[in-house]
Amino acid sequence: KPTGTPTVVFVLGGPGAGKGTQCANIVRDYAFVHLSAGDLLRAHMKSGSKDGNMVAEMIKQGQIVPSEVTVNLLLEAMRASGKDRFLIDGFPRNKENRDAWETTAGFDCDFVLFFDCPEEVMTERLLGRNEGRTDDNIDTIKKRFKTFRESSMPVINYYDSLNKVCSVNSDQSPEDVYAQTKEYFSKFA
Ligand code: UP5
Ligand code: MG
Repeated sequence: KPTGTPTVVFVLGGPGAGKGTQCANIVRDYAFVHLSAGDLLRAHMKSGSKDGNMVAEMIKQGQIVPSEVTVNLLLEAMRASGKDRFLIDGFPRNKENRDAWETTAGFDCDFVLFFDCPEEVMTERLLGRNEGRTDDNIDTIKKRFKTFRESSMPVINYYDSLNKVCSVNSDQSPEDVYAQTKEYFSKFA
C-alpha cells in the first residue's frame, strides 16, 4: 500500500462475540488505537446533536445507522488521535458502510479480524453484561442477530473472497480467544 496510508484492521463479529474485550487486549500489547463505531455512536447520541435521536432509535431497533454519520465519526476520531494504526471495531456492518468507507477514506482495511461465536453463547453474554445499554434486552438482541446475519455476514464473506479474513473461534475463555488473536498481530510486535 502507498506510504502514509494508515493501518486499519476491521474487527467484526456478532453482537457479544467479544470484539471490545479483545480490542482492549490488543491495544495493551500492540501500538494500535481502538475505535468502537458503536461507542462513538452512543457518545454521539448522548451529545445532543441533531441526529442523536435518530441514532438512539436505530440502536434500540438493532438497525444500522446511515454510513455518513458513522464514517465521519470514525475519520474524525482517527484524525484527532494523531496515530496511524487503528482497530475499527464493529464497522463496516453492511455493503453501504463498506462502500462509504472506501469512497470517503480512500483506502481499504489491511485485514478483517473476525470473532465467530454461536448465537446462544452471545445471547447469554449480552444478557449478563449489565452496562445499561438500551439494546441489551432479548427483543433487541434478536433484531441485532437478524441484522448481523442478513447485512453484516455478507461483508465478512466479501473480505473472505479477497483472503483478508483472520478468523478466531470466540466460544472459548477470553484468554484462549486472545491467544489465537495474538497470532495475527505478531508482525506488529
Ligand atoms: N465476554 C467477552 N468475551 C467473552 C468470552 N470469551 N467468554 C465469556 N464472556 C465474554 O463482550 C460482551 C460481553 O461478553 C461482555 O460482558 C464481556 O465481558 C463478555 P464484548 O467484548 O462487549 O462484545 P462485543 O462483540 O464488543 O459486543 P457488542 O455488544 O459491543 O457488539 P455489537 O456489535 O452488538 O455492538 P456495537 O456497539 O458494535 O453496535 C451497537 C449498535 O450500534 C448496532 O446494533 C447498530 O445499531 C449501531 N452501529 C451502527 O449502526 N453502525 C456501526 O458501524 C456500528 C454500530
Ligand atoms: Mg462492543
